[in-house]
Amino acid sequence: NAQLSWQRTAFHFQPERSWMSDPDGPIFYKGWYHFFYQYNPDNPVWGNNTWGHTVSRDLIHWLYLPLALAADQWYDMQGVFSGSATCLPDGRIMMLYTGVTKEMVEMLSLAYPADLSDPLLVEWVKYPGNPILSAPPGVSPTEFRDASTGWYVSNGTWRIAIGAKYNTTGIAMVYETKDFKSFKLLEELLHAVPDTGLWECVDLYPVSTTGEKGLETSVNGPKVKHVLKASIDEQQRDYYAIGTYDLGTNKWTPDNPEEDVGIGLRYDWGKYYASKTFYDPKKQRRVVWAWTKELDSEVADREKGWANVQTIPRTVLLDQKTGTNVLLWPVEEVESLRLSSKEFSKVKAGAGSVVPLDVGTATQLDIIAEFEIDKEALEGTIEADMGYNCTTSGGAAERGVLGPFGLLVSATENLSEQTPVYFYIAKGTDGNFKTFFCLDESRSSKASDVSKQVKGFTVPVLDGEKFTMRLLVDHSIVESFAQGGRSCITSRVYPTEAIYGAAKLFLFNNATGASITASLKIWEMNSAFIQPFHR
Ligand code: DQQ
Repeated sequence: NAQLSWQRTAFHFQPERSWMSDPDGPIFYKGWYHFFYQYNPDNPVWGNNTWGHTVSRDLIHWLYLPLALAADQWYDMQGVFSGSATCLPDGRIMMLYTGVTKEMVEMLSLAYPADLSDPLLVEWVKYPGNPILSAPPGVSPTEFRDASTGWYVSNGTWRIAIGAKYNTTGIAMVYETKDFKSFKLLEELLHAVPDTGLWECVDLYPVSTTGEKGLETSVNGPKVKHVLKASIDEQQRDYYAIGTYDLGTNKWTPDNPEEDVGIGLRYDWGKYYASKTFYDPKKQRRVVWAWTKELDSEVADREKGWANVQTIPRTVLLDQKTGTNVLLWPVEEVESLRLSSKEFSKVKAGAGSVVPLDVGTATQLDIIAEFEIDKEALEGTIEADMGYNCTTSGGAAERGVLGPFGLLVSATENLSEQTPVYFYIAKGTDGNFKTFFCLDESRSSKASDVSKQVKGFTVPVLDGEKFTMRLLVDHSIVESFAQGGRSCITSRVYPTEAIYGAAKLFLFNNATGASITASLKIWEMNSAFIQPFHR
C-alpha cells in the first residue's frame, strides 16, 4: 500500500517495526549518544513493554542494538516501564526503571551496564537486590512509576523525583539515596497541583538565566532557575513551569502560580508526550526527547506494522528575552541533512491569497520563514478577535482581519488536502496585540480514520520582532516552532493524495484586512541512516 508506506519517516528515529513510545534513560557515554525507548517487540500496539536501545554519534543517524531490558524477573514480568539514567562522577551509570509485576504492582528497580569499557553498553544487568522501592502509604501501587534522573545534594547523597497522585492532586515526591539501592522518602513534597491527576515521567532540571549553555542536572545557585515538567496522564500532554528549587527545603516554587505545572505552559501544543531531558557534556546543552503518537487507527498501524515516532531531539534553554518560557529548538546536527535549498525573498501575499512555493517534492523539508504584516493594517485595526483560541476556532478557514497567515504543507496542487501552520493576530483597543501560533489538521487527510483537530496556543512576539517559524516536514510528521522555539506544535499527517511527488508547499494569507510579506529558505532534507548494528 503506497499510501501507508509513504508514512514511514526518513530522518526521525523509529525502530524497524512494531510499537515504540516513551524515551527512556538518554545519556552520552564515551562518544556515543544512547537512547532507550518503550518498545513492544511483537506488535504495533502498546504492551509487552521492554527497553529498545540504539546509539548515535550525532543524535540523527542511529544504530539499533539488542534490547537493553526485557521482562524476565518476577518484579517486571508484566513489563519494563519507563525510567531515567544518572551518570555518577566515578563513571558508573545508575539506570532506575519501573518494573510491573503480574499483579500490576509497580516498583522501581535498578539496572547498570555489564561492562563499562564497552562504549556501546550493549549488555545490562539487573541488580540482584531488586526491586528497590515500592509505593509509600497514600500512593496507589499501580501508580508509582518513572523515576527521574538524580541530582546531587552533598555528602554522597543524591535525590530523585517520582510523580504520583493523592486523590486527584498531581504530586512529585522526592527520595534520597547514597547508592541507588536504598532510598528514603523526604517528608516535603517537591510540588503538588490540585486536580491535575497522575503525574508521569516527572523531570526537574536547572536552566541558566544568563547563558546560552545548558546546565548539568545537579547545578543550582544564583542565576539558575528550575524547570519542573510533568506528563499529565489524563490528558496525555506534557506541561512545564519555570520556578526555583530550594535544596534546603526540597521545595520547588513556580515563578507564576497561574502558570503552574499542568495548568500553564506546554512544551508542545501538538502530540508530544512523556518527554525526558538529559545533559549532553559533549556540547554542553540540555536536550529533550519525546515521542509523538499516531493519529490514525490501530487497524492502519497493524497494516503498516509500526506505530509512533520520536521527535528530533531539541535543545532546551530559558528564553532570555521573555524569562517566562523555555525555547525548544531542533539540535543543530539535523542541519547536516540539509541538501539543496531554495530561497524566496519578500514574497507578497495579499489578503485572501495562496502562493505556490515551488520546492520540488515537498515530503522531507526544513523550512525557515519570516513574515511581516502590513504595518498600516496592523496599526489601523482598532480591535480584532480578542477571544480567539486556536483549538476552538474554525482553523485556517476562519478569516479575521489580521490572520491567519502562514504555510500550507503536505498539500495537493488543488489544496484538497493541506496542513496549514499559521499565525493569527488578535488586537485589543489598548493597542496591544496577541499572537497565536496554530496548526490545522482538519483537511490534512481524506482518510476517515484519522483524528483531526486545530492545535496551538499564544506565542510571545516582542516589539520589533518579525513573525518567524521553522518547520521540519518528514512524511507523516510535521514539527513546527514559532519565534525561535517559544511555542511548538508537532503533528502527524496522513495525506492520501499529497504524497510522493504530489506533495506541495504553499504560502497563504487568509486575513481579510492585511497583506503580508514572507521571506523563506527551504531545504530538501536527506534521509538519515537508521539501521541495525553489525559488529
Ligand atoms: N508509559 C510507560 C510508563 C509511563 C507511561 C509505560 C507514559 O512508565 O508512565 O509504557 O507514557
